[in-house]
Amino acid sequence: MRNIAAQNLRTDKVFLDALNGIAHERPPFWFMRQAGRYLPEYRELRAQKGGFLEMAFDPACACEITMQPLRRFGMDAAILFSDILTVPMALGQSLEFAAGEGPKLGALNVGALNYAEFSKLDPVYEAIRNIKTALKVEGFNNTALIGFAGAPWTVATYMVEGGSSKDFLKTKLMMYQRPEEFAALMDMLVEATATYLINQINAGAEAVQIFDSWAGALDAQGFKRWCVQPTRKIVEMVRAAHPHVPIIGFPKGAGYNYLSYAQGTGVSALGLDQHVPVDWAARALQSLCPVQGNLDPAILMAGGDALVLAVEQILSALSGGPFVFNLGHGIHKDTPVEHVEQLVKLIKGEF
Ligand code: 1CP
Repeated sequence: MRNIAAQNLRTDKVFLDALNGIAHERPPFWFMRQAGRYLPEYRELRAQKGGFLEMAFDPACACEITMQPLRRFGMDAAILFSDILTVPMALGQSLEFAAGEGPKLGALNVGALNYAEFSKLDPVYEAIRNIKTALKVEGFNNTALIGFAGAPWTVATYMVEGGSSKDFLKTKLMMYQRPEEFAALMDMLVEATATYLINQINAGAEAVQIFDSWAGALDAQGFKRWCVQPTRKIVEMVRAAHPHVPIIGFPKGAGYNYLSYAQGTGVSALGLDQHVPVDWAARALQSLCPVQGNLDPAILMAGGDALVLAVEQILSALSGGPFVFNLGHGIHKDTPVEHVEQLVKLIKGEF
């Protein structure tokens, strides 16, 4: 196992230990989108603040929202409250979040993207510093802080489509019909993303996650070229600056390609979506690096016996090796808080 040499690097943070290849009897846990709309205290703050970006770029507010789920559930890792679309914004593409409608990005002009306003991201780094202080002050001494960015492919889809998409056709047409322009966009995103992650680590992030939420939309060739290769470059750049900070790669929907992703990118750990069979993951993936995942968020929303059964299956398949319990994708906004409480008890074996 790649990180087995780190066995003697056991720390007071079980989440970091797991990413360094150490298996724990009770796996560490956090949940994608653990801060957000399923929490009444988040909705209350959002109603006061008005908008998502206003909250994400207000360091005190981003810190408060990051802390909210920890106070309720005591996750082993906090994740910075921000978004993957801050990078296109900092490169000069306009971004808005209309209430209930998702992101809207302005027209894309690849040639006009630039770093002149990259300092727009400074409040994110300030939020990280605030969160580190808050973790100490509130006594979360064993909780690690995760920074993150979108992978170039996933971020490019939002930039080209102008928002969310189901078929990513505009992006794919650009990829095949204007390959040089698409490559220029992807190169810029590789550089900007690596810089952004390095800056987050400089500010205090102890691990980072690269979200490639739409990796599953690429064909096998495209996956190698536009998911694996760019991610590998980012990993190399981040490692050159911070050799010991774990990097989690989350190529959602990659299926069998999880294997080539693990081998080709050099990430420290793999975030698994709920479509990955856990017994295969234990054999084929966990033997290469630590894994994280992969409860279907719909099962968390449903709760009850289905939740108990699914958690048991995941724990029994993956707890034998280095493992971080998580969902296969973000918590759905209509998830009852009591179900999250029940999930935490199940992970801790308190049922
Ligand atoms: O209150 C609101 O309406 C805002 C909803 C919201 C939230 C809570 C958005 C808008 N972003 C976020 C926070 C966020 N986004 C985090 C915070 C940390 C956490 O608690 O996990 C993270 C890590 C993200 C990352 C993100 N943003 C991804 C990758 C992960 C994933 O979910 O696949 C993506 C694809 C986005 C884009 C995005 N941001 C927000 C929306 C509505 C969308 C579009 C999603 C889509 O296209 O389906």
